[in-house]
Amino acid sequence: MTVSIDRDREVAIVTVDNPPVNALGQALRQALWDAVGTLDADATVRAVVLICAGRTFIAGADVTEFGKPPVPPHLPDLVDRLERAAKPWIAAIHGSALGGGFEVAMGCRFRVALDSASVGLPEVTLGIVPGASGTVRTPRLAGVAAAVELVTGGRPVKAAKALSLGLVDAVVSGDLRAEAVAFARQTLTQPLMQPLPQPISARPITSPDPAWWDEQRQAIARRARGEVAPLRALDCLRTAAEKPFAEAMAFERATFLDLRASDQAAALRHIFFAERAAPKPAHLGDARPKEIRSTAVIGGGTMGAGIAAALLDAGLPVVLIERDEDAVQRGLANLRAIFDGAVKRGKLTEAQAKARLDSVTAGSDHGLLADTDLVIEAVFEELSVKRAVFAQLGQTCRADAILATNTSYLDPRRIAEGLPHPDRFVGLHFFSPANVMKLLEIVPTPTTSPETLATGFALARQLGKIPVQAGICDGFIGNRILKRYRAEAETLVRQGIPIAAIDAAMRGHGFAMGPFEAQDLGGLDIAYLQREGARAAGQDVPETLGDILVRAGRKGQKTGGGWYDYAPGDRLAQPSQATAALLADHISTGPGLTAEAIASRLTGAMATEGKAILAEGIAQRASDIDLVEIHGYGYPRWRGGPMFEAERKASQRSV
Ligand code: 3H9
Repeated sequence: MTVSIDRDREVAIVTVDNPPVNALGQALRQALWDAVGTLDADATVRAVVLICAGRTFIAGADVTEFGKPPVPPHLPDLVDRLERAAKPWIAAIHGSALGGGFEVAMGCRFRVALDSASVGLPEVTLGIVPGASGTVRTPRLAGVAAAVELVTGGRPVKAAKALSLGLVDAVVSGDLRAEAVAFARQTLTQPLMQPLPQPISARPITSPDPAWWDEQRQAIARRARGEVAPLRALDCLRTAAEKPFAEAMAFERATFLDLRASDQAAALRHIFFAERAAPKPAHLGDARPKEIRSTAVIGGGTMGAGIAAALLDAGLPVVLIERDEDAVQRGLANLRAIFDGAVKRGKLTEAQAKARLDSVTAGSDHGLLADTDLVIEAVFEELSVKRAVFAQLGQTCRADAILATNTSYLDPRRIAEGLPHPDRFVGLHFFSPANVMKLLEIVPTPTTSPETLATGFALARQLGKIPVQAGICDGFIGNRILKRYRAEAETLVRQGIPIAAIDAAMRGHGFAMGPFEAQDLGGLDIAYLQREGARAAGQDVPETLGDILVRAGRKGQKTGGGWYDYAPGDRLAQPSQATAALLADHISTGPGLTAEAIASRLTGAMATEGKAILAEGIAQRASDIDLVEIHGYGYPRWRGGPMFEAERKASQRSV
């Protein structure tokens, strides 16, 4: 870590160089603290530019320090010292000024940002609140409404928006250092005509009325679904708006320290680091990915169209192959529907949607694949159908084209049997809707080359997905745990726990839906057909309660009923007499369970399956399993995933 000071005549330039992201560890805080003293004492310095080396401005407090006791100088004191410095400091922002980084920038008298930069206060995404005046200075700088959005949502804003909100004073392009020095010089000439702006802590603030705060609280509580930090951040912001600066700072600090030690913050830190570790598995070594410039998807159904959309969103051209002209048109219609939806929701402009569709070549002729770098198969989940596709791909594609299957249950080794150059074959398991869901399970076979595996990981990066490597077993990581989860939920039903109580308990745990509601939405027949397939192949698959319902025609919402009943055109789940009658012989009466006990049983079953998956080497790390559950199956992020929760519970029991 270095903090260096150099000079452009009367302007001092303080450069922070603390790779990778200039996080504010103790040594950096101390060095900045000392720099203020040095420059205050230097009578030849009239203004100071604070700039960073490397890819970004200060990206926040050093998250790795959060498990340890805070060591001075504390960040709020450093921000305060910057604000009281005898000379005006100007933050020169490139990359991201986040969390503590933006708080340091708010300690400066001015903020100049490069046009590509972002600023924000993402602390709630780590289960904490800004702890160095973010909740107290931001509303004084940008107004209460903007501060509430920025702090409780945690989403950074781009430079242009930051300027319009008053978060930065100028947006520049080109040479940031030169621009910031020029800005500093300009401010030095101004005091003759116009005084420097007040330090942010001294600026006035007006609180909206109590009804406004109540509305914000309700809206945030609805979004947060059990996550505490956004609501605690709102408390801090309200205190900032209603109480004197010092009192609000004390309240923010106490809230920050309380949350920093919380289970939710520990869980969110765990996921923060897990997400950064997942794309870089050590065993890839120096295997170099192949460059992917052209792609193809075989199959234009829901999954295939979603995968094609994900590729197009990443700027890759796509060849979409279907078996005949009608199917080609259906595939294109599926793709169009995805982009139309994105335009309606304001995610894409008409022009962007059109550009994506213009990058698609669709047809039934495999000759279109002759020069494609990557082909992803997403046809019907049946071995013979998939094998026929790969037999054809083996003949039509370049020998070095990467060939991937999107199977979710079948054995990729069997799909690839007989394929020439099987080293370029890999499983890439997307989750539906594939253009939205972040998870990508990457499933190598014993013949997959390191280069092909590395290409899978590089593709995930290109698509903005979280890659997790999975070994071969029934359901890989995610669907294998899902099976266990559903089986445990059925066990509870057999023990007399009401279906609705189980779903409510899982919603209470932070899931958007319980296991039975989710099956009704997706359709019970999908898993049923898999079980029937396995039974037909001679496997001993015990009858499930879901089988009984499907055989009675209850496949979920699409048939007007599954575990629940649904009125026509209505998605509201109603307890079902018909289901109760069908299952009556399989349900015993037993003692009830609290919602907490139900959730603990189900998440515990997931963790038990996860441990088996780890022991068998199907997953590389426990944290990968947590990522699969969070990004593929709606496990609440702030719980850290089933493996983290189980580990945390075990360690809390042992103290
Ligand atoms: C805070 O500031 C609290 C204060 O309000 C109050 C305090 C009193 N600390 O993401 P990348 C590592 S809370 C430590 O792949 P990118 C990361 O683990 C903080 N390490 O890069 C990775 O390490 P490795 C609020 C950090 O270019 C490497 O840097 N701030 C931190 O794709 C590269 O990371 C945030 O939440 C950190 N704060 O994206 C910002 N940040 O190479 C979090 C990153 O060993 N950071 N690392 O795997 C980010 O959002 C992104 O890192 C950023 C760059 C956008 C900056």
